[in-house]
Amino acid sequence: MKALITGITGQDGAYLSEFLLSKNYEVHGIVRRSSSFNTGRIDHLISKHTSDGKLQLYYSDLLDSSSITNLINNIQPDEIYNLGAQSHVAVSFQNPILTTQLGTLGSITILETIKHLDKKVKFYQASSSEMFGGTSKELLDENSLFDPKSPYGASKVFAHDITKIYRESYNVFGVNGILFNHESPLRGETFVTRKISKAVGRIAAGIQSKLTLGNLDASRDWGYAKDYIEGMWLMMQYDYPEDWVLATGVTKTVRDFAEEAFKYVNLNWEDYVITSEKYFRPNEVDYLLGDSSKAREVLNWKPSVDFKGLVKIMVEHDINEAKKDFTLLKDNLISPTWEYPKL
Ligand code: NAP
Ligand code: G4F
Repeated sequence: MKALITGITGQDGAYLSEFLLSKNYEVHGIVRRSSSFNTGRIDHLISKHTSDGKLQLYYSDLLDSSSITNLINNIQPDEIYNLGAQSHVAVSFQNPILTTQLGTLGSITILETIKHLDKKVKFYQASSSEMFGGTSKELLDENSLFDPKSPYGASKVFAHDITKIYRESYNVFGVNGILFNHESPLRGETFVTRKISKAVGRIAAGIQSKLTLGNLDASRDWGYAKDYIEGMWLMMQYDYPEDWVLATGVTKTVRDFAEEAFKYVNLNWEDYVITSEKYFRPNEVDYLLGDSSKAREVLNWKPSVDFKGLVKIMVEHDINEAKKDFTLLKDNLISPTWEYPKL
């Protein structure tokens, strides 16, 4: 089996590559050119598979439709996972046009290309719980209404709808995975869970003094990314292309996450966390809680890590990272930063 992944250098792309390679897939991935290396999450896979050709990377960009189409035509993959995005909701308010272009052009380009291929290629679209908007405290499933609150959310609604339209109009095997927040040690460092786990590790090691956050009342259904990757793949192996929700069914506030993370190192979060307007958004998704009964019953999918387990995995990882930073600091190889990240 051959898979093509956009967004292979991101959190989900890295775990998905590892997962598919373990299932003996040939994995092809799109990497965008940047002035510094952006393959840190998959470097271990690159070194392992340079000689056997099981992992092949190409410079491309979701905005370069002709390059994406050429790649699909040349590779002739069996499955395409469209994970590439400007995936930070707060940044989508600062870069709304780019976020929208990436979120919409990528999906339609791939779907158009697949439509014209003789081969039946399966397509996975990375839809998001952000599409629901989260204004009321309802349990959200595949039939819940979308009411996005950000340019990011709106672009995801377009990609979701166009996937459904190609499925119904042209019989394309287009799958929408409506994934609720999923986290891990590979999570980008400006998303709130990782920002907290990273700070806890650094505060425990004595190389950070405080943590500045935004809205502590926001509530999210947080799961473990590796569980969600398996769910993506299961959706693509099902007999029919459909929409699927993946979620834990438990929601916690940002405050709960901070409290649990600091508790892990026997510290009181209130002694370290301050809030700043800087991290509040022009519009907020207040509450997300998912109902993944369909995936649990039909795909036999279920999350293996609960909230406490997730916090433990992330904090333990970041304690070890901070210990390395502490050693480098002690040897004067890096200079202290009292808060991290700066963005
Ligand atoms: P991520 O870590 O931010 O990764 C995003 C990926 O998209 C990276 O590989 C990034 O490349 C790539 N990308 C950005 N701009 C691009 C461009 N112009 N052309 C090609 N690739 C580009 O996101 P993630 O957490 O893995 O999420 C994967 C997908 O699932 C995203 O579409 C996200 O919106 C969606 N999603 C995520 C969650 C979640 O909780 N994680 C939930 C629902 C949906 P660089 O490495 O070079 O930046
Ligand atoms: O970690 P976040 O930035 O994730 P958000 O906005 O829920 O988006 C993530 O999940 C979506 C699925 O629902 C994905 F589609 C999307 O790509 C991304 O992966 O923020 C979570 C909550 C927000 O309510 C935010 O306002 O945490 C709040 N928050 C409070 N302080 C903060 C901070 N968020 C960030 N990033 N940084 C803060 O300092």
